[in-house]
Amino acid sequence: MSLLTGKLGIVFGVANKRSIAWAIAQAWAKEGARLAFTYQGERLKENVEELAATFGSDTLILPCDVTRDEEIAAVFKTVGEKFGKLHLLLHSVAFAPREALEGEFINTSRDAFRIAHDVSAYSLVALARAAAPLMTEGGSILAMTYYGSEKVVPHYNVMGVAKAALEASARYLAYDLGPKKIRVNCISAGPVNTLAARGIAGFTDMLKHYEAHAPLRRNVLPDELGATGVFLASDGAAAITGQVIYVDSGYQIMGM
Ligand code: NAD
Ligand code: 0WE
Repeated sequence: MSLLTGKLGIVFGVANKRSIAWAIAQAWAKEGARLAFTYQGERLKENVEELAATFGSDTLILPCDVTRDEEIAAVFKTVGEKFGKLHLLLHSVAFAPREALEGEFINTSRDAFRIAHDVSAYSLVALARAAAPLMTEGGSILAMTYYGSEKVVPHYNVMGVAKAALEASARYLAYDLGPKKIRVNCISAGPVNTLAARGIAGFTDMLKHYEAHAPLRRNVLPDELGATGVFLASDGAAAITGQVIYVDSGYQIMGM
């Protein structure tokens, strides 16, 4: 039997076919999970509808700007009505105002700091709180993070601070939700050429840097993030919670 047969999941963060969320959603679906999707705004509705249609025309697709409590409440109300329960949640959402990812961290405005943390870190807490009452058979919550949370990656700036908050939030959520058999883990991905990465000055050089310096001498493939997503969602990871799992060709172990 497939690893996720009978599991019901919801995916936050599909923007297009290159999205990490899409890679993990496809891997979850291939293992038998039934999925609902959310999209950030009207701009992305059609993209997500087209992609989700590959899983059948009755796929649940709902709008959700994760900074809006009423949209989060509406999503989980509908999921409760249509699914009745939930086992899996993927948080693959991040945003900082562009100017905060250029120049020096010291110049981060109060507003950029607030927005980055609201969208990229607090949202995990809000989504976990809304999902937990539906995870009556236990569950697996996954969030995407990046190495810039623990070491300085020039220009990642306030996103690094927000990812540190995301990873710490995952640990505190893991503690709160452990008694309900709900696990909370992060996947720390090496750089992947997505919408969120494109347009970042020097991103191509960063891919080359990983190819030169990571132990495996290559970049990460979206399917490999999917495979780790399946593992963390499956019973094989039943005793793993509060962790950050590196899917980065080994880059994180290097000191130089
Ligand atoms: P992406 O642009 O495909 O996905 C980012 C998603 O965040 C989009 O779907 C966007 O709609 C969503 N989003 C932004 N603001 C939102 C809001 N207010 N409400 C709801 N959704 C919102 O890019 P991606 O690279 O797939 O990013 C997904 C996750 O992976 C992010 O958390 C990112 O930090 C993380 N990550 C990316 C890389 C990389 O190199 N691409 C590496 C490590 C971690
Ligand atoms: O988490 C990310 C990027 C997230 C992101 C991307 C953007 C671009 C468009 C958040 N906010 C915005 N805001 C925008 O206006 N990554 C892990 C990819 C990434 O981004 C970097 C990186 C890497 C890696 C930025 C600088 C340096 C390295």
